[in-house]
Amino acid sequence: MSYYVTTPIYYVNDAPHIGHGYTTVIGDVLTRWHRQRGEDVWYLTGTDEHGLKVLRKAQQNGATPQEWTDRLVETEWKPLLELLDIANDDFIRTSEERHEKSAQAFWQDLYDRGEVYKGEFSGWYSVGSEEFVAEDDVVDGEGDDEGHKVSSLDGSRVEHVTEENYFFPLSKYADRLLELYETNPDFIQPESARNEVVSFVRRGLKDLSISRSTFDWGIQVPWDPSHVMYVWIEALLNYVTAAGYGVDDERFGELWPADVHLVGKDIARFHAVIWPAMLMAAGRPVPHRVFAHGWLLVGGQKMSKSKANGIRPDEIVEVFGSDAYRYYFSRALTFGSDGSISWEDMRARYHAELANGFGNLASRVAAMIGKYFDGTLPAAGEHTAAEEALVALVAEASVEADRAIDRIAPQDALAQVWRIVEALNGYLTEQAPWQVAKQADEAAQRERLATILVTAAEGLRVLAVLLHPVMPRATASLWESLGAEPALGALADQPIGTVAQWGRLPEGSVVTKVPSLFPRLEDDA
Ligand code: ME8
Repeated sequence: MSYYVTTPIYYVNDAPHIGHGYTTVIGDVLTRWHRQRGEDVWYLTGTDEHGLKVLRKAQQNGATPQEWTDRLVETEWKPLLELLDIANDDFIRTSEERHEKSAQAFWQDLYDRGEVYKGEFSGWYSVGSEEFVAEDDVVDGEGDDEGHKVSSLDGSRVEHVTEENYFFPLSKYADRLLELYETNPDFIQPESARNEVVSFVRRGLKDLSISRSTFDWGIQVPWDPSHVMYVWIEALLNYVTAAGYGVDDERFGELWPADVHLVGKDIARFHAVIWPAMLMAAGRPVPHRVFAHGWLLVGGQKMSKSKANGIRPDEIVEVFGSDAYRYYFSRALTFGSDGSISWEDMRARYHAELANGFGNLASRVAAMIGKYFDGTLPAAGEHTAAEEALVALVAEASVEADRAIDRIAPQDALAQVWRIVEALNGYLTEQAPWQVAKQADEAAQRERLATILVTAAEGLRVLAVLLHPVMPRATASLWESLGAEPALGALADQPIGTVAQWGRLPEGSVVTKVPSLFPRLEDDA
């Protein structure tokens, strides 16, 4: 089974911030989880390089747009993927030739099918959001430079343009779109995004101006080189370009339609209205699902590139490490809703959940196996009610975590995994192996001690497997310490589906000290 997942392609007008990191990390967690389900995953991310926003930023910096995007992609955007341990399969840049080819093929097809017409556009355009803005949504701007107008939707400045352009007959797709949302209730999620999109389409759609002729930083319209494609109508096509549209039909047939487009809610409409309409017009299948997540808020305000509240991902990684970064953004926010983030919260979760909750558990168990069994995993004896309860909880929590991933609710998946962390900690406190070790009857004592520590080690095995998609580094260390690889193979290949089968770590496994998975933070010392 294949699973094709995408992030938005990000504008390279500036360096990435944690909003971009957010979508990309969640996409990576899904990718790694689905891979451990044994699926054939294709994870695509990349950069959106055309349009006025990028062009003007390049000009302000005295560079050509190609020079500018080349530089930023290499020095800022690709390094972000490394910083966050992103296991993407492809990185698409819209200034690449493969994209030009596919986008032109797609446009030519629309044109040949009579799905493009020429008309005059007169109205407002926001460069900040690269979007046409309806007259009703334009208001007077505030500030010194008198007379300027802004979009009431996001406060970005608008410009009046009158141009002869090509148009896409979006209006005629309203009914088919409503039918799509009706028959595929999961097409656009969560519910809040779905409701907004449905009511937007119900109000009626206007045809869309899809080309520009006043600048040339874009892909030429194939039948009329005096026009370049409107950046959105070109950017959305990245998802089919990367799947081989118009170039490799076999591959395209295998990958398309995408299983899920992850997007921020700002661009849900483009993905859930314009994009499926374009695909319908071209006689192609629409994606299975568009999932719109909420805003990261810092100090109650939306994080953005233009505001000073844009925290750089590397600042966070420097303090907490990439695993904790990935954990925090997967756990602390509800994917699909707005959520506030703060250094205090990151710090608190790092201590409570990672260092004290998970990390400490792992090092205690390994240390006790070292102390009582010289680091060689013994054979477990009979299970008592305590072990049975734990095994049952692990089975249930791992199934629930897997379901949460289907819902794209990483926060719920992690909450389920943390039920296991807590149950294991509780189990050790109750069974108190250090007390058992003091009992007089040596044979009985050894057997009980073995049962407890093997049970705990099995619990750690389960945690390593389930947490690997979120924290690839710490779990790899743990896997190594459990001595699991010789018998079970590489951690990344461990199937989620059978994770709860008990007793997989064989007797005789060599268990070594767990290095500090979540070290003390520097300024706590
Ligand atoms: O919109 N909170 O690119 P972009 C959460 N090029 N996520 C955020 C965020 C925040 N405060 N700020 C940004 C574009 N994001 C187009 C997309 S796709 C064919 C073209 C994330 O650089 C979120 O995923 O403005 C949002 O959708 C994306 O960055 C916007 O990135």
